[in-house]
Amino acid sequence: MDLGIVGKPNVGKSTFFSAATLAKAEIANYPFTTIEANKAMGYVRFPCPHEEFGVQCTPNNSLCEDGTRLIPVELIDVAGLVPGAHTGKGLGNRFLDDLRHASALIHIVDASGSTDAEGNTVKEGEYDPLKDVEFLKEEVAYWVQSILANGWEKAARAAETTGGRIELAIHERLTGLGISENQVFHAMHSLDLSDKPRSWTAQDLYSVAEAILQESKPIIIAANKADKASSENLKRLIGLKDMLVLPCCSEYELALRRAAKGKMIDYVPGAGDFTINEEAGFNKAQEHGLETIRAFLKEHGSTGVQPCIEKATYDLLKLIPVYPVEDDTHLTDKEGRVLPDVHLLPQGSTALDLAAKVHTDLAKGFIRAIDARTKRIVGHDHELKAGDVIRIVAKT
Ligand SMILES: Nc1nc2c(ncn2[C@@H]2O[C@H](COP(=O)(O)OP(=O)(O)O)[C@@H](O)[C@H]2O)c(=O)[nH]1
Ligand SMILES: [Mg+2]
Repeated sequence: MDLGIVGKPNVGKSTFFSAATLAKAEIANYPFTTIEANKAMGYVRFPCPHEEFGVQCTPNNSLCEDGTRLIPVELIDVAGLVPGAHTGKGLGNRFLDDLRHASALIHIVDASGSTDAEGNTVKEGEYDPLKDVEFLKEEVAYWVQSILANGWEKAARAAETTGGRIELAIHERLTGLGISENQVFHAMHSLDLSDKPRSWTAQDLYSVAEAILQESKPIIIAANKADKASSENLKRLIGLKDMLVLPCCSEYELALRRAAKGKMIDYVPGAGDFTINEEAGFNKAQEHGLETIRAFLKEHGSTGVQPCIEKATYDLLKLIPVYPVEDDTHLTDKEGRVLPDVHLLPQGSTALDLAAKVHTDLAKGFIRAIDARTKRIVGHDHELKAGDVIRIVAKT
């Protein structure tokens, strides 16, 4: 489950990415830290159950900070898209590869209107940031459409003559994009196309691409550079129908995380305030800068960076954190670590799904599960809730 950071050049993608992936405590002991230049771990927060259970946790695949579990999510800083990029202006394969890994997209928009359609700097407010919202959706949809359209006749005829489902043929054409059969079926259900796929027009295929993307790559808009944006533009962006939009200032988030890492300030990402450490020794200009940031936090509640990642994870992807343990009394694993791991699972996941996530053998030998909170024994089809602590009992 990765989050792709997308947008045209110069809107602040890399700043957002650097800020979101800069952790106070090194995330070095994660089992999956080796990541390419444009991939790194950010995290989402969730209350750690250790306080409620009155134990001290020893996290393994995550971190615990003052009772808050930091659960890793991978972020991808996707190459900048410009209008017409799908017609093949260089970064095609890399873009599609990133898109395959992304389960949701964080679309960074320059809400201050100081970058034009191609990403060149213009006077503040000169470019209408709302245009970018449509441009990106269109650009990605054209991309997917062109994959569908390439040899469509033949594929459609094959499906028609063998009586095969067209959804399966579509899924096959899009295998490189990390889209599930279910998502294709669901998307196609919302369309009203003729039952002769061979006759589908380019426009029809565009609708197919659009519907599939809506289903499989949901988007949250980070209205970035909100520090320089007019309140009117922010309002227009936030008011967009059917879009999740958060005002955001990546530059401030990066400054705050750097200062916190250097122990100059106390700041928890996502928080609405911070405190300056006495010994930090900021000069007047730096102090002024920090007060400007504080005013922004006060107005918007946070810099918006951390909330973007959390909304993408919890609201767009509808994932819930679940803690598997081997011993439901001590909440330990085999090695005696307390509440070691937390997994993000889709809402509606069952005890068996959790077992499969931990290890295929655990799913194969599944006997029952125990809810560590209630001590209730539950079956394989028991639906999990966010924050559940679950022991899986399996044949070995
Ligand atoms: N005022 C302001 N500038 C920002 C913000 N985020 C990024 N920038 C600036 O925008 C420019 C482009 O940022 P960058 O992250 O390289 O954009 P990318 O091309 O989308 O990766 C840089 O000069 C950043 O310092 C922000 O939140 N506010
Ligand atoms: Mg960049």
